[in-house]
Amino acid sequence: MATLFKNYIGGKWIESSTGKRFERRNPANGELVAEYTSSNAADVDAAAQAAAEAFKSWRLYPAPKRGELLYKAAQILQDRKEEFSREMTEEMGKVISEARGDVQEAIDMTYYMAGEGRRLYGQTTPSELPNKFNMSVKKPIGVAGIITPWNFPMAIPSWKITPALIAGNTVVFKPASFTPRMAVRFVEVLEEAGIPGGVINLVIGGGGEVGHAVVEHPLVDLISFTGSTDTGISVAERAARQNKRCSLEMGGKNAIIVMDDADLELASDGILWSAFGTSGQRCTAGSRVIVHRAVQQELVGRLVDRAGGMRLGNGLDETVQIGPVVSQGQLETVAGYVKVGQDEGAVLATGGQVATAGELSCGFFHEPTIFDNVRADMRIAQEEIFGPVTSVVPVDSLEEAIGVVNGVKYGLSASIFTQDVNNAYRAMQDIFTGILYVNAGTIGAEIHLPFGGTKATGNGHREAGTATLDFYTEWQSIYVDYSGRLQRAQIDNQ
Ligand code: UN1
Repeated sequence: MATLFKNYIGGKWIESSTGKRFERRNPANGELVAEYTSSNAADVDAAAQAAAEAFKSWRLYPAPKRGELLYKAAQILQDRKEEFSREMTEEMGKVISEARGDVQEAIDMTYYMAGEGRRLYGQTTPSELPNKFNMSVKKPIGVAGIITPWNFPMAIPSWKITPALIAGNTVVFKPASFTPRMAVRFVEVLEEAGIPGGVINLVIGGGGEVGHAVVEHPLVDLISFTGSTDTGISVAERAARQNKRCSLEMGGKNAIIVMDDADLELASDGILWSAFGTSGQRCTAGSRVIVHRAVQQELVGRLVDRAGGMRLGNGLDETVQIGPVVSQGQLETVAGYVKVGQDEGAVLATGGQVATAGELSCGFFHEPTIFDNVRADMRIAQEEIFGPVTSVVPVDSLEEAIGVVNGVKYGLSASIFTQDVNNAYRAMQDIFTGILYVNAGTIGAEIHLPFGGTKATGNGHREAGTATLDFYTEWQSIYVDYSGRLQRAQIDNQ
């Protein structure tokens, strides 16, 4: 019997009134991992009511004190890092070293936001009138509806929940149904750290039932969503009808430029890590390699040699480099794109098969796959695949490379490998992505810088860094007139 995990509403762990449950199996071997309560709109309503009630006192609890609770939470996360990492690998398949990185990202974020409790800076500025004081302060907004994906099951919830909480908001949290266990763990940690009941509420279930209800609930004031572009746009449309603030983090089609002067060994390291880390299931995954023709053959040769030797398997084995993809559906999507690439006439340089040797046949494994001589307008070079597939697009110049990087609907992450400082600065100037790396791959953003993308990747907001606090707060401008008489701005001082 697998453990049953429940919702957390108003400070209590409770099963949904639907009485329905669903299970999650290990994508590496099909073993039962856990059972979850399957919720509906009534559970979301209870969570939103609890969050709205808790907001009344949480917003007045001093921010440095909120920070102390988050500081405790970060310490608990740190103590339980190994246990959570193993559970994460079992539930969604990423290799254990990357699961540790995911938990570490949550630890980093939670400490960082704990510190913000003593900052949350506003502004003071002179008044245009005498004996008058002007300032602006950041105020919490209310109940934050948080909808997270399965690929970073602890890091992404932490990016959203900790800034929401430090700013004084309360939360209704709907995690991806592939990875509710990490959500349960994160909420358990917040509870143990002393976050009061009702401040954080967890509702487990599907997007159609629970996600929809979170977006539509009138007591939920703002929505932060990470997931696919199609779903994100529908979330934004529904949020807009109630004039809710909405932050979207969606797809990517991230490119790595390799110039003819690049260190090809370093570039190969960066490409393999970005393309096949997390089995390519990152929005930041390096899914295009834009290579100068002068070094195409040598680079592709190196990549093919090394990709062919990468070890697939259960991510709990420390020697495994590529774990399974998250589900049968995802595996089919990846296989479908491999077929699209072949039909489009790209050269399959390595991989291309669902991996079924031995124990791999019990899980959702796909070989690391590289397409060569891909044209920039092919579907495999335009659409997000979210699997271990990358496409090599040859070009003749930096200018052409930058055009290819920018020539997709997304704008999350990009990178350039070059030894020429002029090339690097040209790329920094002319590439329109939210994140840009020089001499590193496209993955591995740190939590204290803004994270997010342009065009179809986002809707203008940023997560992480202090930038995320702009989303979770509303500015209030305050004018204090101590002159003892009516002073009319724009009139009496002219
Ligand atoms: C994601 O893929 O949704 O920069 C997030 C990175 C990680 C976060 C990825 N720190 O790849």
